[in-house]
Amino acid sequence: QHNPHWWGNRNTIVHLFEWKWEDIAEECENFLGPRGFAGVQVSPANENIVSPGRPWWERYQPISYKLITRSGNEEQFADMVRRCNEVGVRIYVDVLLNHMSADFVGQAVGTAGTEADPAVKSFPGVPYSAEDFHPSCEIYDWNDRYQIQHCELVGLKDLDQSRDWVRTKLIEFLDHLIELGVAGFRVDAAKHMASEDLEFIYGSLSDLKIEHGFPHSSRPFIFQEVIDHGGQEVTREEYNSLGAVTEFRFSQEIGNAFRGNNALKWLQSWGTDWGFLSSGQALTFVDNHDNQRDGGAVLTYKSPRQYKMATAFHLAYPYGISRVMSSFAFDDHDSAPPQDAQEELISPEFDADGGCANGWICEHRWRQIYNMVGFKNAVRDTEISNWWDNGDSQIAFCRGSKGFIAFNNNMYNLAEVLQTCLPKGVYCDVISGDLINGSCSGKSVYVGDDGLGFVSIDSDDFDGVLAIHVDARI
Ligand code: LAG
Ligand code: CA
Repeated sequence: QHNPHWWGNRNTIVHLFEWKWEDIAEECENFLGPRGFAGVQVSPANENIVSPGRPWWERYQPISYKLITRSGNEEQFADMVRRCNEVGVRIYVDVLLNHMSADFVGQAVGTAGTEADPAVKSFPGVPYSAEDFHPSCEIYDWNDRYQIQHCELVGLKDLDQSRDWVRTKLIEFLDHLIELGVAGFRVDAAKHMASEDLEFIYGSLSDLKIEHGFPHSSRPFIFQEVIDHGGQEVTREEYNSLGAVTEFRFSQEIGNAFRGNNALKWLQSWGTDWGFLSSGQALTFVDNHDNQRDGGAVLTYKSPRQYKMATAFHLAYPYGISRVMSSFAFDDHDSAPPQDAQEELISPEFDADGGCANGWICEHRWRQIYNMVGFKNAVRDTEISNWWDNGDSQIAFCRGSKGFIAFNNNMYNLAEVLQTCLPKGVYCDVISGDLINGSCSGKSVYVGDDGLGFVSIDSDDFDGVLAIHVDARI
């Protein structure tokens, strides 16, 4: 179940973290569709515990499978899926199959008003009772398979997916979402479930719906969250035959490189040579909603110059199933998403340039990022060629005869005549500007009969990338 069922030449997913369904529907119509995004990963859609202060992570504590959360209700969810599919943008839902809510001080109530008693593993909204869960224990040894898969991840009540009843309820939940027109799922905490159980569950799901525009016999796309940096007991290889797997090593290494800890010339061998999964099995990202909060090498919107360069490389290099993060501003791990005095999520507001204003970061609306989504569409199905580097952190390469990109992560200027592989013409650099009504608001590159073009990226340029492609020819 590795096929994401993209429409046309599209091939980038965006994670609209904590967005409301109505806002996503509008974003599909007004921005994502027109800009060529292939799909959206949405926040968990099922009822979660209401936690004081409303941290984002309350959504990782299920109370039932009713489709009522702060993002909206079932009707709004269904409307979003329909409208996004209509403009060729697929919806993938973040699903929690591993666990339910953790213990709660006081009466646990969900976002649909359902009560539960996590302390005795009672979730009447499903219903689940104690026998549907593994006996309580703590994960303290990450090399002990039993603990990883049977004990409680940060205290979350651990479901027993080998039980018929649990399987039935999980399959019903996922089938309900398929019925509403989704294209697939991000499976949270997959490593904490036995792959045999997941295989049974995925294999039991219905096909995607023809009435929502999917070809006959399409299987739901599955991408599983398995954090595998190597050296642990449970590995990504146990899951990658069932569906794609999040490639955390990609995130780590791309952060390292663009933070300057690794010369960019080494990226020539990017991909499986770096110990990554094969391209069609790897869900790739610069940062995700968890590791953007962890610090370390991972790049986030907080280091915008490096972040845009890493994202440009991510989307230019032919490797992986790409996902772009779209965040809200946060100070610490527990920061709540933008909300009003009634603790309702607030809708993003846009400034004159189309960027987000009120607490939403909307990386996907940064020109350097959405234009690289367009680049990736333009170069789809081409190979990489004509790698060039300066022996350090200035690099460039072609994608067939469709696109060319150059990076400068050195402290001195790049000014070179390089092979762009493009047909003779004048091209607009989609990083420093946009092509609007035939005129380019950024740098232009003149490509001659021989494909050569003069490329310059000064070390003090606003961005350290230059990208041209056949769909942005002046
Ligand atoms: C995931 N993937 O495997 C999610 O990507 C990740 O965001 C989830 O953790 C985790 N697994 C469980 O679905 C998040 C937060 C945690 C939070 C947890 C449950 O990163 O911080 O735990 O969701 O809401 C919080 C507290 C813990 C506490 C726990 C239970 O931070 O201290 O033990 O709630 O009360
Ligand atoms: Ca488990």
